Amino acid sequence: MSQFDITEHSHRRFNPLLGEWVLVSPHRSKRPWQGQQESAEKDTRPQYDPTCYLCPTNVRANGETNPDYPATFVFVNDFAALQAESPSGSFTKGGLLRAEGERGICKVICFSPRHDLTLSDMEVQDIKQVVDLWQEQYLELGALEEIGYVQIFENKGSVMGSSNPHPHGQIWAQSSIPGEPAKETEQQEAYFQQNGRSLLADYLALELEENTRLVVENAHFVALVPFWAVWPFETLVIPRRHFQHLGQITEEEKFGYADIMKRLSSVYDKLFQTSFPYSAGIHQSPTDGRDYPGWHLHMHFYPPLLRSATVKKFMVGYELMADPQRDITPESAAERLRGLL
Ligand code: H2U
Ligand code: ZN
Repeated sequence: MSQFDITEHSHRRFNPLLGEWVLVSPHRSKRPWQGQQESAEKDTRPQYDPTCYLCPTNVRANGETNPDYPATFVFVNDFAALQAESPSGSFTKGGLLRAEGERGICKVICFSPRHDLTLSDMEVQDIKQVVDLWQEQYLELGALEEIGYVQIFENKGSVMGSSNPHPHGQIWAQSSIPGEPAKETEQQEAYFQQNGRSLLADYLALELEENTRLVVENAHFVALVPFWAVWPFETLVIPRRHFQHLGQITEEEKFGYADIMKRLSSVYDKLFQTSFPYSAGIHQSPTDGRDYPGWHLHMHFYPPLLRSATVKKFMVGYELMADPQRDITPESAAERLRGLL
C-alpha cells in the first residue's frame, strides 16, 4: 500500500471549533455529473424597485413605510421567529419530552438603499457603515437582560432562501445560546484554559505558516478556506487580533473588515461569473453576562455552489446520516479562489 497522502487519499479532518469531523475524498472530484442544475441568477436589477419591501420609501407587509434612508437601515422583522413578549416557562414529561419557552428579537438590516448592489459592488466606506451597524446592534441587543446570544447573518441568493435580492441581512437575538455557537464556546474556552491562548489565533498562525489555504488578507483580517471546510468554497474570516466581540473592534479594524468583505465577495462573484450565493454569519461571544476569554470573533461563509453557477452541493445521504463530506480539497478550493484576485 502506498503512503498516506492528504491530496490523494480519503481521510477525515477534525474541526476544532466544533469538535466534529469531515470526510474528505479528493479522488472523487472527477466523477461525472448528470444531476440537478440550479438556474443561474440573472442580475439586471433597477437601483430602486417600487415593489421591493426593503427599498427606501416603500411600504412593508405590516403597513409601515420605510424611511428614505441614505445608507443602512434596520427594523424589527415583521414576521419574527422570536418574540420579546413570548411567555417563559417549560414543559417536560418522562424526561424525554422537553420544551422551553424562548424569547428573542429578530431584525432585518438593509446594507444600502440601492436595490441593485451587493457587498461586492459597495464601496469599502459604505460596507464599513454596515460593520458600524452590526456593532451597534450587537451592543444594544446584547445589553438586554433577556438576550444571551446575538446571531448576525446574511442569506444571499434565492438558492440560499433569500426572499429578496435587495442587499440585506438579519439578526436573531435570543435568550439561550444556540447549538453552533454553544459548541464553539465549549471548544474555544477549553482550548484557552489548557493553552492560555486563543484557538483561532493559534490556528491562524499555522495557516499563515502553511500558506496553502489563504485567500485574501490585509493588516487586520485574513480570509481562508479552513482545513476542515465542508462546503466546496467555504471560507472563514479571522481577525489577526484576538478579541471576543464587535464591541471591542477598533475603527481601523472596522475598515479592515469592510475591505476583506469587499475583496472576498468580489472573488466569489468571479468564480462562476454570477452573483455568488451563500449563507454568512458572524460568531462572537455570548451576551449572557459571563466572561468568555477564549472566544475569538470570526465570520463563516457557507456557499452551496460546487462546480458552476448551476451545480450546487447537496447535504444528503451519508452527510445527513453520518458526517459531512467533500470531494475537492480545501487546498485546491483556496488555490482557485486566490487565482481570481
Ligand atoms: P431573508 O431574505 O433572508 O428571508 O430576509 C428577509 C426578511 O424580511 C424575512 O425574514 C422579513 C421576512 O420575515 N420581512 C419583513 O420583515 N417585512 C416585509 O414586509 C417582508 C419581509
Ligand atoms: Zn429594494
